[in-house]
Amino acid sequence: MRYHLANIPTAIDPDTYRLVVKGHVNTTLNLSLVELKALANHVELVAVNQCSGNSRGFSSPRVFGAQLANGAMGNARWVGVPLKAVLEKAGVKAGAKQVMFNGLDQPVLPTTSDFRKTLNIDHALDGEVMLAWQMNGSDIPFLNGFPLKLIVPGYFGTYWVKHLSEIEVLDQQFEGHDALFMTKAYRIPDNECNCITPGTTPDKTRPISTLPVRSFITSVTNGSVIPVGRTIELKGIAFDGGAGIKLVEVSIDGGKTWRTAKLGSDLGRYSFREWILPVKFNIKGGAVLMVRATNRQGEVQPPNSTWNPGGYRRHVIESTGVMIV
Ligand SMILES: Nc1nc2c(c(=O)[nH]1)N[C@H]1C(S)=C(S)[C@@H](COP(=O)(O)O)O[C@H]1N2
Ligand SMILES: [Mo]
Repeated sequence: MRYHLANIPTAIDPDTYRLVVKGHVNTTLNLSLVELKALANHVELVAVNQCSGNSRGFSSPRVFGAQLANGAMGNARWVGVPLKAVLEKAGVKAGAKQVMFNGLDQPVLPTTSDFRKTLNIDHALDGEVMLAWQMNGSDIPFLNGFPLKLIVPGYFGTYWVKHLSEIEVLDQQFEGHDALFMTKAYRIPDNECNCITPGTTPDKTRPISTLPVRSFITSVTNGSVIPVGRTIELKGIAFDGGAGIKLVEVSIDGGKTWRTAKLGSDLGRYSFREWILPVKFNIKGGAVLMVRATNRQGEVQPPNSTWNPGGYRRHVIESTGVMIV
């Protein structure tokens, strides 16, 4: 669970809760949850919510921010309505540029920027971005954004605004005091690798956006003890920003040789994809396990990590050290 502001709502009454849709539209909407649910056919999607700073704690040299390991991500089944249907109901006027999203949490001090995010109008109208009220078959848990959360498939969690209460269509680029989480934070170097040499400043930055391809071993962790000469099943997950996973390869000799893992069932291109591979260790001692995923666009995880000041978007091939006994 991640928040930026201290004034987090502690209770939200779903009966009096309203979603306002306003700005560069023909009709301002003020929707109750019941009205929102009746507005369009419900859609369902399995998608990964990953924090931009997931694994930031492994940045070297270290960077400011929560020293997260690999846990700031999750995969869930979301139910809601397409954002497109809501925007069409309000009637987006010609000349719309961006759509701004705001939740019920607020800064304690007026000098602090509110947490507001924007998507470009074409993205907001792509039919996939969702307003969800259900996570894994129940109401969205309070700290995950009850009663309504913006789901931006394939994009980092920073866009997935919780306790969503206000949508504003803008006829210009979002700027100003409350735009800090777009204009100053959650930005990456605007170059091919989204990286710079530690200690330097990027020439240009852009808002972080899509998830790079990543994979993890989940059945063993650093320091796990594995018996020699016995077949065990290595298991894990892979995911990307929506191309879908094509290939997962595993190395049990520190990257010298690689074997193709078997992929689990396909829950959709924005979901975790499980993988499994039976392996056997023949020699006692330390071993380094690695996993590398390739997506359907041929994007593959890099062998070396890159660096950026936010510690964002880590997707290097990870290593897990185990002991064979
Ligand atoms: N209203 C609101 N929504 C928010 C945030 C926030 O501070 N306020 N943080 C964002 C960030 S950076 C992340 S990583 C995700 C975390 O989602 P979770 O708490 O459901 O794991 O929420 C996003 N949505
Ligand atoms: Mo985040």
